[in-house]
Order: sequence, then structure tokens, then C-alpha cells
Amino acid sequence: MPDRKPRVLATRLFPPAVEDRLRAGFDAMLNPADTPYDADRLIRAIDGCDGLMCAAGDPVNAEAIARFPDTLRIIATFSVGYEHVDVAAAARRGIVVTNTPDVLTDATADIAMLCLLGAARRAQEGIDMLRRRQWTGWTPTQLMGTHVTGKRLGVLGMGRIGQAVAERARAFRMTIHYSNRHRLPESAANGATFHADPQDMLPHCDFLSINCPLTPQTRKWLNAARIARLPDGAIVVNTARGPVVDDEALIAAVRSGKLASVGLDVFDGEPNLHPGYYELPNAFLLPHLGSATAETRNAMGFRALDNLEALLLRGETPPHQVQPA
Ligand code: 8YV
Repeated sequence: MPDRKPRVLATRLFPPAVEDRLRAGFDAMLNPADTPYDADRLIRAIDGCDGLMCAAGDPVNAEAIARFPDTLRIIATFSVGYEHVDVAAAARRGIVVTNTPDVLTDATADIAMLCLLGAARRAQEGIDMLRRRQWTGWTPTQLMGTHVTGKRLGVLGMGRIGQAVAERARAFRMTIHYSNRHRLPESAANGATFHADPQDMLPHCDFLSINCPLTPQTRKWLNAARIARLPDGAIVVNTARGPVVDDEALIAAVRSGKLASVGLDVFDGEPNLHPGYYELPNAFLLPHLGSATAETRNAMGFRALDNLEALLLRGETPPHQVQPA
């Protein structure tokens, strides 16, 4: 054990059980008001810290990392996605970066199915009609949506979450197609059809679920040309990262009827999503709820703490270290 508690800056208000454990092991600098940090405030606050516990949206980019104090040894993000952390810049300064894989797979896959069903079954229009007191009664043609059972689902990014989405979709008797950097062994593909080039998968997608990380290669991947390859009336679901889609193209495709709908939990520029989405009555939109269950958020926090404790309290390699691309 070090002779003093290592100091850790927590950028957000984390669940109580997570903060209790953070305080027990570390000299914890908390953010009870949950005011998001901008780069300058982060640089001031992190002075003298050994560890940083951050979250999606925090400015942990190359410029900020270059200004971090020499004392900082680990950046533990409370997320599986880590595009907000410049891992290469951290590595150049000898700072370890960790994430929280696995524990949010099921919660995020559940939200993908909620988005898929919500978009297919016109849930937003139904909810709006009801809550505006405009429902005058059942009619044989009211809010007819898209049938899910037996349809084809294309999964873009068949990692842990993509596979969990496919597993759920099979219970809806959907046929699974997928595209991934690597073909999966059959035990993991479970009968899903592999497309080495994701563009070749698009004509087979009555539903497309985006489950890939945000990288320079996937940024604005779903653009107008690729949307055109989807069957007419297809539905796009995104629970990964907003910037994987080109918002203008997606909104135009829903407006024109090329796409029946979209189910989105993530947005470019969150929380300031493209205003065009608000004008699509049939879009099913959620405010980044993918991992938002009490159990999952605790598990994410504990996983981030496993990483911090391994390095800062025991001098061990953290269990969930990520490497530069
Ligand atoms: C998290 C997520 O809630 O873990 C991720 O990558 O997208 C979310 O579900 C969020 O990023 C917390 O930092």
C-alpha cells in the first residue's frame, strides 16, 4: 500500500455505492454538482492527481493530456466507448487508459431492441397522441407500423453488444446478417450471414443496428449513398455513437419515406442533437439511455474502480487497459 491515499479526480457525480468505494480507497475529488468539466477547469482540478475517473463527453483529448500533471498515471473512463480519450497521447505520456467492457452489454442491447421496436411500431406517435389527449379511439388503420417477426436485421459491428442484439433479435425470429472487422467463429455467429464489406450487407437489412465504435473509419459511415443501398422502408437503429451516421442524410431519408423510421439513443453533438430530428414525428429518440440501469451503472463504476485500484493501490496492470489503435 502507498503511504498516502492516491488522489483521484472524478469528473461526474457517480452512483452512491461507486463514490463510497472511491472515497474508501482514494483521496477522492468528487463533483457533487455534476457540472461537466471544460478543458481549462479540468486542467486546474487535476493538478496533483494520480488518477482520473472520467466519462463520455469529457475533454480528455491530446491538448488536455499534454497539460496533465506528471503525477497522473491512469485515466479510467466510466464507459466502454473511449473515443473521447486520446489513448495514443496518453501512451506518449506513460498514462494508462482503461474502460468498462462487458458490464453494459445487456443493458445496451436491451435499449437497441427498445429502439428497434419503438421505431417499427410507431411508439413515439402513439405516446404523443395519448399524452396530448388526442386519442379518439381505436381504428382499424391507426398507426400501422412495420412488422418485426421474420424480418432481416443487419448488425454493423458484431462485438459484444452486436452479438447481444442479435441474440435478442433471434427471439423475434429475425434473420441476422452482420459485418465486422473479423469474421466470427460459427459458435459466436450462430448462423448469422457475414458480409466482409458492410456496404454489401445493406441491401439485406430490413433493419440496420449500428453497434460499432466511433473511429476515423466509421465517422459519418452511414451517408446518403449507403442509405440508398438499404431496402425502401428500412429502419435504422443507432445505440453506438451518433457521429457514425450523417444526420442530414438520415433525416432526409426519413422525411422522404426512403426509411420508415429511425430508433436512436445516441447523437452527434449530444445533448444538442440536430434539430431536424425533432421534426420527425415517427422517429423514436432516447437521451443516451443505453447503460442507464442502476445495476449497470454500479457495475461500470466498480469496473472503473477495479482498474484504478489495481494500478494505484497494488501496482498491478489494470484488468481493462485499452491500447492505442
Ligand atoms: C455510458 C456508453 O453511459 O459506455 C459507453 O460507451 O456509451 C454509455 O452507455 C456513457 O458513455 C458513460 O460515460
